[in-house]
This record gives sequence, structure tokens and C-alpha cells, in this order.
Amino acid sequence: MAQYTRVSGFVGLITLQNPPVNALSAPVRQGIVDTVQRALSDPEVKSVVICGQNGIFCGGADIKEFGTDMFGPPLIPMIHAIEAANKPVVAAIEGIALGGGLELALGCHYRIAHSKARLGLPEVTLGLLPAAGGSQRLPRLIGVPAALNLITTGRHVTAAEALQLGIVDQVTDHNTVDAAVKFALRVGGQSLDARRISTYPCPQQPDLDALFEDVMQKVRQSARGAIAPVACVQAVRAAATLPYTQGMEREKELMATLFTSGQARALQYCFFAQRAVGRWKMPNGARWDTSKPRPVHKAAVIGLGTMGRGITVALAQTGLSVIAVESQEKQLMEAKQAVSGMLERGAKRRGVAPVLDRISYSQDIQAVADVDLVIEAVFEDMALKTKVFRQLSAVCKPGTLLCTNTSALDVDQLASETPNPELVVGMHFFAPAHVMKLLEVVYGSRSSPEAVATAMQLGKKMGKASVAVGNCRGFVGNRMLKLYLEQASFLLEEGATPELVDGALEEFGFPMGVFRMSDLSGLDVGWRIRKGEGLVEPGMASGQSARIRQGRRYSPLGDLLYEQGRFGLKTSRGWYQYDKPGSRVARSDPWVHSFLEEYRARHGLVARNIDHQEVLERCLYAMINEGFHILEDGIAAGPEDIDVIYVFGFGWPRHRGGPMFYADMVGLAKVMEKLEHYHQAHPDVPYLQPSNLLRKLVASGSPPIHTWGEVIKKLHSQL
Ligand code: 3H9
Repeated sequence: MAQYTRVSGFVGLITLQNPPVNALSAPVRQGIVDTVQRALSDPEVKSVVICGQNGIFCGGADIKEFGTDMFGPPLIPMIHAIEAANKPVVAAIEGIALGGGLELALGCHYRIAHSKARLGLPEVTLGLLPAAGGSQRLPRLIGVPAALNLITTGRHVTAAEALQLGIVDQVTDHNTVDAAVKFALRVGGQSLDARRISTYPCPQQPDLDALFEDVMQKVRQSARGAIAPVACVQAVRAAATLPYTQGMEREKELMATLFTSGQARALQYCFFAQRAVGRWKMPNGARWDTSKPRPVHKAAVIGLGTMGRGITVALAQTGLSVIAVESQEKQLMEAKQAVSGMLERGAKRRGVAPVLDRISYSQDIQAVADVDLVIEAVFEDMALKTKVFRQLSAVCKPGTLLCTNTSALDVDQLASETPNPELVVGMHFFAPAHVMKLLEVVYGSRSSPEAVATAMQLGKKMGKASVAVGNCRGFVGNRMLKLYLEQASFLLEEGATPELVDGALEEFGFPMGVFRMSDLSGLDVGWRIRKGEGLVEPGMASGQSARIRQGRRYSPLGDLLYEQGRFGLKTSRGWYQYDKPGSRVARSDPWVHSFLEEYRARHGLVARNIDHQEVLERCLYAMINEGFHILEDGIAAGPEDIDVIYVFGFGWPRHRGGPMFYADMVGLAKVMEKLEHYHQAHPDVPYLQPSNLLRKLVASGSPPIHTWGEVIKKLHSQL
């Protein structure tokens, strides 16, 4: 797990060996302890180099070990022993030095990095802090402001930035281990007094209290209830104000709280869930590891509304040639300008040249004849999409993959309009498509494994968390969202206000409550979807029937606001009021409050007190119950798929793991009992009735989330 060789006569070379990222598992730590000791006790050896095999220095502590009975030598004394060594130890950083990997490097006396290496302390993203001395050494090395930035965000820096910050001593474009060995030979025998970072005083900082107060306020605001970023600030404060040994005590204390927290569990679950969704499988047995993606060099986007423009940008930024097609000339001109603007702004942010020449524009669908893949993003209307799919089938070269960006329509129906339904999949992007990290890849009943593999691979190339899901109305994300939105409206009918509902959800950790979100996306959007479903009836109908549609409870509140021209942000009025169209500051609107009172009076509804707990239970448990239905129906392969969709596409707070993980944390029996309670109180809302799968899981003793698959399999085999 750590190989030892002597090179160039006088250098002990230690190579970490634990693929794929040389994580510091117990055998690796043992290997480091043993080989360092060997090098230090060998009189021939004048200096030591530590590197990682396969061009990767180290990805940090082994996350898989967390939550298990940890054994083997602990990291802190191991790193102290390296720092205290009387022979120079040089870290040769290739690939990555992250978390404990960078902490190991900070314990070394010198650091040499390859120009393509990335370094960082991403522990905060796992609900932790750099607790192998990282929170104490980094501020001493690069100063408090820069260390705070890196530790509280977990961002990775390039080798160039690391050099500028003073994290590394040298950057090379050549063989890093060779450069480190050469360097080690040169510094062998030199004094190490000035090279032990733990002995450095923290660089002086004027008005330290004000700095920490300011940072803490910002961190609390952006953390939305996550505790690790706050602990990171506290740990760095200890580095700035306490001697090293006391700072280490504080680091340990803070880590102890974080390490066993539910938030750390949730964030580590998210880390693995994000990777697990890449190992997709379909109910027919097709899988990620047996399905070969097709090469995609040239793609087309049909329809250049908001979604089409974002998709065009995302594809071009991935390096593909893109043909962007829009039949309306005015819309095409506007889109061209908007896409160029997005590409230029994105390029400026990343410090690269914009890739405007990768895109060609056309009004004629014939222009897509030679592309490998098309993404249709026209208006959400089945008749229109059907027409486009028929045209594409006639125009495209054989084998072209036809993808639809529909957010809810039937992928199978569209596929049936083409002679090759196996080449049709959904690629459901989320607005803005070049920014949002989620992609639902929707397979129809006849989609080929190659088509799914190609869409999944393209999603990955675009930097999206891509999740393969089955075909049903709304797929996974929007199918669950519908019930969440409905419950929020029902709560208004029963006595809540938009402020109360949003307050509860934002306190839970959503960046935006449901009504602020609705104002942002536009009440007209939701109205159009409900109209398409045949749910909208115009006018202020009164009486019970106005609140029953298609045989179950319905709230026409959103429709009534829409009829008043209150579309949300774009009209400065919606569930809230705004100073001007587009303003993000939502202010309470007395009109909405009187409107709600009149509405309740008209329908004979008596307002009652509703607390935050009820808001959360009604909105979240309804959504979670639908998640169980989705698992039962085989639309999502596992709870991780649902959770990744919600964390990446719907603002579910990552430190709460996702809706299904949250249900597991709350306790399945409790979720079921609450659903039963609310269903009894609202028998006209059938979806509050606990799903079969939830009942089965509770009956099986509420097994932990990673074992739900067994119960789901059993349920499917009984069907
Ligand atoms: C820490 O260090 C705490 C310390 O302060 C000490 C406290 C006392 N452990 O992402 P990929 C697996 S906390 C175990 O697909 P990429 C990963 O699950 C740690 N496994 O590849 C996957 O497995 P599988 C701080 C790990 O090239 C495989 O490696 N460190 C670890 O896109 C490939 O991963 C971090 O937070 C690990 N540390 O990205 C770094 N890392 O194939 C976390 C990865 O079975 N890691 N695996 O699905 C990453 O950010 C990315 O994995 C990395 C590679 C950038 C390294």
C-alpha cells in the first residue's frame, strides 16, 4: 500500500498505492508510517520523496472507512512524524492532493506539483473539516483570508494558483517525481527549521475580529443550515488566535461533533450517490457496463427558446459542433445574440476564449442532415413535437439519436412517430440548461441501451449529474414536484400564507420556498401545464366542486392569480409583490392576504393555525411518498437516483441528503404514520395514502437505505 525504493543513491522514494485515488486507508497509513521510518533510519538516505502511483498523489482520507470501526495508525501523528523528521521530505504532487492528501503534503517540508495538478481541502463538502492539521497549517502557510476561502468552500485550486498562494514551492511541466527527486538531492542536509509549517506564526491580519465576524455572517447565510462551514471558520479562527497545539485540540473537538453528525452522513451519502447513478441499469437488464455509447461529434438543437439556447451553450462548451435550428427568424436572431452573450460571459469567467464558431444557425431543419444527435427543445406541445420528430426522421442520416427535452410528455408516444424508436430518448435539462447540473435521461420502452449510454455519456461530458429514469408523466423530478406544489396550495386554503410556507421550507434549507420559486419561474408556466392536463376551469367558480377536479382535491389558487395577470417576477406581482419586473426582492403583498381571506370565505373554509412542522410534513412527505411509488414502478432504479435528482435539480439541501435519504433519517415508520394521519384528515387527497413499498419497508423493520433494493426486488418479483 506504500512502496519503498531508493533512487539516485540517496533518496528514499515512497509511492502510495491504493487505486483509484490512493486514498489514505488503514493499510496505506500503515505503509506510510513503516516506509518513513525505514527511510529515516537508513543512513544512506539523505532525503525522502512521497508520491502516488498512476499519476495521482492522494484523494485524502478513505471516505469508505468513515462510519466503520476505524483501525490502523491515525493520520495526525503520522503527519507530525513526517514534519518532525530530520531529513527533508518532499511531496511530489501529480493529479490531485485533496483533503488528507493535501494535509499529508503540508506535513512535508517541500511541495512540488505538476502543472495539471489540483489541490484543495474539500472536507466541508463531506460535512467535515480538514482535521489532520489542515485547518491549522494552511492559515499559517498562506494567511487567514486565503485559507478561509479554501477551507469553507472546499474549492480545488490549480497548481498555478497553489504556487501563487504559496501552497507549493515549485510547479513543473515535466515528470514531477523526477523533479522532486532532483530537488530532494539538492536540499538534502539543509536545515529544516524554517520548513515546519506547524511552527510558523499565523500571518498577522489587521482587525481579525471584524474579519471573522464578516466571514461567519456570509458563511452562515450561504450554508443554509449546514454546520460544517461554520465549524471550518471556527477552526481557522483557532489557528489565528491560539498556539498550534491548542489549535489542534480545537480542530479535534470540532471534528468530533461533525464526524458523527447526520449532516456528514447525508453529505457522504450524496458523494457516493452521485457516483452510483453513473452505474445505471434499466428494468430490461441493460446496464452501464455492457452498453457502448456511440460517438457524438456533431449535434443539433431544434427550437431556440430559453431551454434550446441553454442546451446549445452547454453542447458547444463541451466541444461539439452544434447546429441550432429555429424556424422563426426574429426568434433566431434574438437567440443568436443571447447564445453568443452566454458563451462570452462563460468564457470570461473561466479565462478562456469563447467558442462562438462551434455553432451554426439555421431556419431550415434540413441543416441537421449529418448530425449524430438531435435535441428537440420546441414548445411543450405534443402535436408540435410529433411534427418535429416526423421531420427529423425524414431528414437525419441513419442512426442519428433523437432526443427530446420534454419535461413531462410521453417519450414512447414520440418514439412511435419515428421508424427507429430505439434511437429515441428523453434528455430533460433544467433551466438554465447551461448552468443547472441535472440531466434526466429518460428511456422509453423501446430505447436501445446504446441510446441511453450515449445520452448518459454526453450528460457527463457536459458536467451534469445524469440520471437514467423511466418514462412516466413528469418522470421523477416533476412527478414528485407536482404533489409538493399542490400541498403548498392546500396549506394556503387551510390558513397558511405564502410567507409561512416559504419560511418553513427555506429554514429547512431550500434556497427558495415554493411560492418564491413559482414567482421566479412564472405562474403562467404552471397554469399552462395544468391546462394541458385538463385541470384548469376559468372563472371564480365557488362551492366545493371548484376545488375538486378529476375526482380529487384541487386548489385553483394559482389559476386565479394567473387570471389576475399575476405571473410572478415578470409582472412584478405574483404570490408576492416586487418593486419592478425582474427584481428579486419578494415583499409581502396585502392584496394576496385579502384575496386568500375572500377565497376561504367564498368556499366556507375556516383558517386554522399551521406551523412549520406541518408545512414540512405535508409538502415533503407527500413528495417522498411519491418517491416510493416511483421506486415501486421501477421508474427510478434506486433511492440514490431520486436523491441526486432533487439535490442537483430542485435545490434540496445537500446536507439533508435528498428526499429518500431524509425519510430514512426521520424514520420510515414515522413518515408512514404521518402520511396516514394526513390522509385521514384529507381523504380527498389519495396520494397521501402510504405507498405499498413504504408499508413493506416498515413491515420489514425499516432497513437502512442502502438495502432497500432487496425489498424493491422482492416487491417487483411478486408483481
Ligand atoms: C478527509 O481527507 C478528511 C481528512 O481531513 C482527515 C480527517 C482526520 N475515499 O469521483 P470519481 C472513489 S475527507 C474513498 O468517480 P474522478 C470514488 O468513490 C476526504 N473513495 O473519479 C469512486 O469510486 P467508484 C477528502 C474515494 O476522477 C472512485 O474513487 N477528499 C475517495 O471524477 C473514482 O472517483 C475528498 O473529498 C476517497 N477519498 O474524481 C476527495 N475519492 O468507482 C473526494 C474518490 O467505486 N474525491 N473515491 O464509484 C473526489 O473529489 C473525486 O473522487 C476525485 C476524482 C477528484 C478524487
